[in-house]
Amino acid sequence: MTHQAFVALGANLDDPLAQVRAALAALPRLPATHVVAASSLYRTAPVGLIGQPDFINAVVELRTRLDPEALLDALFAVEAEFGRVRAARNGPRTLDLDLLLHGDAVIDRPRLQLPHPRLHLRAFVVAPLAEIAPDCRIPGRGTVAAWLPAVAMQRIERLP
Ligand code: PH2
Ligand code: MG
Ligand code: MG
Repeated sequence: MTHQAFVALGANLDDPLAQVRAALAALPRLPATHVVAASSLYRTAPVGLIGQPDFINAVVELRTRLDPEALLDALFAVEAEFGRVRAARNGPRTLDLDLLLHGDAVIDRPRLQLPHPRLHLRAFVVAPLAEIAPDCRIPGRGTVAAWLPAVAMQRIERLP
């Protein structure tokens, strides 16, 4: 049994463009998982904590045999490999890998919420996700593309 999953990549420290590119190159090594598609890279205004550097963001589509918890563990392992130190919530980071969607799973546990509770409100997720999967349904919230107008005021630039 395989599942479609989407993961957001973000970085804003230590050459974030290189961090996200290197993470995209590392994701094919996730166990029991294939990378199906990757969005363009985007330069985005920081959301949450202001006064930190712009982020580089992207989204990938995966096909995986891992259940949500196992995929989360595998993503945390990649973050650790990239030297991620868990400091300020919403603060600057070398690499953040957020599990956005895992099939139609709806999970509300302290460690893992699916769908990601804020994904539909953030241009840095909605725009790259709409690039690769506009018709994808967010459980309880309709399609990805339907959320583009809601985030249109947030600064985001697709990189060539
Ligand atoms: N991640 C956050 C908080 N704010 N802002 C942007 N633009 N991109 C991010 O990836 C991001 C953020 C928490 O993980
Ligand atoms: Mg995040
Ligand atoms: Mg995270």
